Amino acid sequence: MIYLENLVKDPYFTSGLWKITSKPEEVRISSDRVQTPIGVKDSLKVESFGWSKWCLVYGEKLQVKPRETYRLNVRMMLNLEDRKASVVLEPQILDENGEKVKVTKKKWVGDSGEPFFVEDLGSWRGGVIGATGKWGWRYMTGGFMIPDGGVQMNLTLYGAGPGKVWVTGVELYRNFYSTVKKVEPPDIPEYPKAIVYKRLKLGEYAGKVLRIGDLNGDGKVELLLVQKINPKPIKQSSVNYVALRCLTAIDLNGNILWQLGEPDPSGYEVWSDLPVQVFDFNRDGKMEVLCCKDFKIMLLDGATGNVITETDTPESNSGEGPEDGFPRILGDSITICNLTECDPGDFILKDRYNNLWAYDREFNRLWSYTGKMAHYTQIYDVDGDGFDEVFSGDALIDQNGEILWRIDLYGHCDSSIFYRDREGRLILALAYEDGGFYFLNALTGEILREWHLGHGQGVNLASYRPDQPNGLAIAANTFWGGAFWFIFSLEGEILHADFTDVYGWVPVNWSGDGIELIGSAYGLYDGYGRMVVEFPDPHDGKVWVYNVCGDQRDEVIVWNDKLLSIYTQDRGFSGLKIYTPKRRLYNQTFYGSFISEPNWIYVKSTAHRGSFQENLRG
Ligand SMILES: [Ca+2]
Ligand SMILES: [Ca+2]
Ligand SMILES: [Ca+2]
Ligand SMILES: [Ca+2]
Repeated sequence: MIYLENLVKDPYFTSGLWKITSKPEEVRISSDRVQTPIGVKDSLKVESFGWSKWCLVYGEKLQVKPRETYRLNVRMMLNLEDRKASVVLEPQILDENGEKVKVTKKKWVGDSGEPFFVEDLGSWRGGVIGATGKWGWRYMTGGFMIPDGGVQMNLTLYGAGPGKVWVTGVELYRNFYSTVKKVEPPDIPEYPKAIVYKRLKLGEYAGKVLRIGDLNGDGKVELLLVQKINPKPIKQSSVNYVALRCLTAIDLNGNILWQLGEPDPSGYEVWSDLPVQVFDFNRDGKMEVLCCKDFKIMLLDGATGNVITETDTPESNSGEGPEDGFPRILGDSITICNLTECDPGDFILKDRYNNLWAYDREFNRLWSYTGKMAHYTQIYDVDGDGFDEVFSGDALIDQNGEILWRIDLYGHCDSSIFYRDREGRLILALAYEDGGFYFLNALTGEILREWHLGHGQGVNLASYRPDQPNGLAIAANTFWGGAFWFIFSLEGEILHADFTDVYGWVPVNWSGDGIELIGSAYGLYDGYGRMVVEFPDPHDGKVWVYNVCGDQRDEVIVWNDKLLSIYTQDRGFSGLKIYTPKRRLYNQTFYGSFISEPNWIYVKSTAHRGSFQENLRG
């Protein structure tokens, strides 16, 4: 056991090394010997009666070097009276001019986890530990690597808003990797090579939002390209409103089947999801397109684009933030779910930040919820009664609209997944923006584990890692303030931490042997961050996965405003059973939240079946 030295000489706020740099009149800061965690004598108590910001700075300036990694621990207890009130412990990294280090990312290697790639990621903010709400003592861990240009670390503790917080046990250790359960990567197996199955030149209808499905019922998939428009709100508003401008359905040869709206190249770029999904809503075996356009919820015939049914979108409701620039909502994203019958076909429609509405497949509005919305609403049958529960971003809601539990976390939810861990416990894992990554007991909302590693952007479950049971692991990434990439075990242990690159998240069932790879525009990475399949003649773009042709293995779709490519394997599958993970590919979003659960099917080829039966007899 290597002895690790706590670099914070005043972990309990008792030696005077923490300096108060801002204390408004409405704030009381004191030492508390009563409210302390077990084994700790003192904690810092901050009580505020208003909204002015208070701040303490650790007096010893810590000299740091780029590429050093750190682990930051703190214990906090909170009794804040407003969910916008907060307390934050932030390691600020300064450059040699005493300025906060800025993060630029010149080259992305995998999918960014946002709809876009940017070079300017803003001020560095790794390892920020923020909290809000009412909580008993929580042990919180942050991890980070000193970015290029960093020479000094200032630990700052700040907050605002009415209520009380207690903070103690601040620990800073070198070498974050001592907490990573590092696994030696296996030798790279021989993967099928990638060949171009289709490469299409896209017209002025190209959209960054793409949906896939057999729109005309001929057994082959078609592509639906979706463009956005930025309507000016009637009422002055700080929200950047985005709406659906044009839908274009094309076949795999690039022929246009139908189009709704006026295409315009400016509609390609988006900064969020758009409300459109492809699904067989009326159970006639043919696909429909569900979308919001011109303040209507519309069900379109997949083959023709003709409107089957339409109804007004919900009346807007400002909620906790201003989002009432129009009398009705434009629509942000749609999640298909099962609230009323045995099959999915009901749906959740949300606005960007404040509200969601539940509808059945006949467009009857079932219920609504106002809170702090996730970028994409996640669904899962948490209590096993055959109906989906809905995770809004801050609450778990049952099929009748009843709130089962609610949670106050710092930031907002960018991405979420449900799964069972090795003990069979149902877990809800969250990427919660600057609030961190969380592993909750999905039945209660209790925090089982939390990591504060930067701006949590995506969490995605798939069989990424052969060293884990069923290969299951979670690919997670951060975005603003630093693009970092992590692999978590189902129990929330960190198996891999990379503070320099994001390799992506879209799981690709490429070899059919039970291990999924990770899609990027240039090829496929494995769950250890190694590119193992290169695409021939690649181009940049967004990435999605679908079984377009051949056997059950996935094809990879990469597209931008000019080109769309579909890559497939250069050889057939040989084996008795082929991996065919269970996914809800009809619920597509830019914001991770991908759940890919193990499933195998036996190959139907007569040659294989013969040998399979022989094996059974033998
Ligand atoms: Ca078709
Ligand atoms: Ca249908
Ligand atoms: Ca249920
Ligand atoms: Ca295939």
